[in-house]
Amino acid sequence: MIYTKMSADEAAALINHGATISVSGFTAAGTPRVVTEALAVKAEKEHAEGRPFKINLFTGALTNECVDEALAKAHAIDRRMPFQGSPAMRAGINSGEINYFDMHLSVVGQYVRYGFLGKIDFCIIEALDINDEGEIVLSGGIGCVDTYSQMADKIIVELNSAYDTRIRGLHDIYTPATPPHRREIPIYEPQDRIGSPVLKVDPKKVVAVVECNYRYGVKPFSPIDATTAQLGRNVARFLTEELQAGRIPPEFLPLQSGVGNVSNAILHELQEADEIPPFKLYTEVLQDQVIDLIDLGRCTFASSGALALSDEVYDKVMANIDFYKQHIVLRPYEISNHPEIVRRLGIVAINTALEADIFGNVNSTHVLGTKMMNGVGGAADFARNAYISVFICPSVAKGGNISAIVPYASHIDSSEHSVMIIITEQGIADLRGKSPRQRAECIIENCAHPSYRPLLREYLHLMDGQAGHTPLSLHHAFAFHEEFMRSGDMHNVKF
Ligand code: 0RQ
Repeated sequence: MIYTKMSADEAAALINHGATISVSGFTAAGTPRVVTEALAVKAEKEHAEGRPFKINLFTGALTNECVDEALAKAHAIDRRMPFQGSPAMRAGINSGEINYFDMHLSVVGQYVRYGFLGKIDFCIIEALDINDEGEIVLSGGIGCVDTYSQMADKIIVELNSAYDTRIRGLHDIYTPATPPHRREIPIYEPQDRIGSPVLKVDPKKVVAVVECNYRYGVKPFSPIDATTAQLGRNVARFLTEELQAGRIPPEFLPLQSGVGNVSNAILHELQEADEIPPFKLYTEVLQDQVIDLIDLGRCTFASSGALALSDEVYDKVMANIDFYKQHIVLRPYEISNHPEIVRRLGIVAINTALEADIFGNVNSTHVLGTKMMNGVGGAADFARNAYISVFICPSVAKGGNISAIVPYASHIDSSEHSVMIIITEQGIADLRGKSPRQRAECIIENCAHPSYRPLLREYLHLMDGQAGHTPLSLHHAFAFHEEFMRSGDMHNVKF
């Protein structure tokens, strides 16, 4: 090997206060571990000795406890983008300590290449193999590493021996050219391969190779409960009705499904829904449930940015990797989420809302309009460009004290102009071709929890007889949220 081998501590010592670090991976899959863990220890030591130490951190999306959690706990982050989901990082963001830039994932790569986000000093890459030509076999998550590795001054490779290199061939790495030289991205079906099976980096930029051995330990999802199961059945019913009405063609269309407990439950229900023919996924993250769908022949092909699988399911995939290579491809998320391809393939996008308002605006990120949960991720990349854009959520949260259907969303990630369908466990609201007042009635009657319907109707009728296209009462738009902050239960609201 032509590269310099180092310990994680030695590699972390190369990184100075103020540096901008980027990492490979998407979710825990493909995300490095040992160098950032050592960097967190270094930061604590620097702070204890009275010196400032903070870095800027660019990731694929969610990471693992040795990146976001460790660095946030060590107070070692200044700027962070584009998506996160760790308790310590969330706390740092919401306290104002960490400057978070929440971004649509499809544009992260191009923003970095266009120079919008400044210079990147280091890219830390989890590799299963690297040769002297700088060809890297990645593991289960790609994220934005194609661009990060191209744009970073220096590369540190974590060579992880815990995973089998036979995964080589599952990846398809392709980075679009920069305007005015960009051409179409030649993906016409989810299974099309257009790039390289390996990540190619400049060997001269590789300043350290750190040998390590770790597993991702992806967290299992919450068990499917009655609410999420009903939600899943409603999604299956909606898709079946679209198929029967001829609005989805008989050969069906590729699906995209978001991340989290609710999305996992939806995929489970699609496994059971015989009325829906075998389908393809063109999505950004594959969870355990998709492997069951492939095994059962329900999903015939899945294109994704990450294999966010539990260790058990990952091992199952590796044991039969030649079979899964015919059914799965992993792409950088600039490609898995690209608006051009989402629009061309006619993707039916199903994403999760924290709350939706009666006009169809969706909040996927901010609790009570202020506190960041995770980030917009790829939800709006898909929603804005989808053939049909569906948002799902349970009709209530926190034991019923929060209505997920509110008079006005306290933050808007996908607007009424991108949201076609809202589905809760209560039912389906089809917003296509409806005016704001019609949408409001449809959402209240079909999606709101029955205990909140009278209050929402009362809100809607506050504007009866008033001029205006959208019956929005500015005075009471956030009455539900204010009531929750006051009494802890939105049911107590009075207009
Ligand atoms: O709180 O964790 O304290 O129990 O929010 O809610 O119901 O477990 O749902 O795991 O599917 O996450 C939108 C956050 C949903 C996720 C979101 C509370 C609720 C619970 C989580 P607890 P559930 P999920 C592809 C696309 C944006 C990115 C995206 C997400 C917690 O899906 O981050 O879609 N989406 N990307 O109690 C206050 C409300 C609430 C609420 C729920 N109205 N007010 N709290 N909760 N509704 C992937 C990527 O881009 C990587």
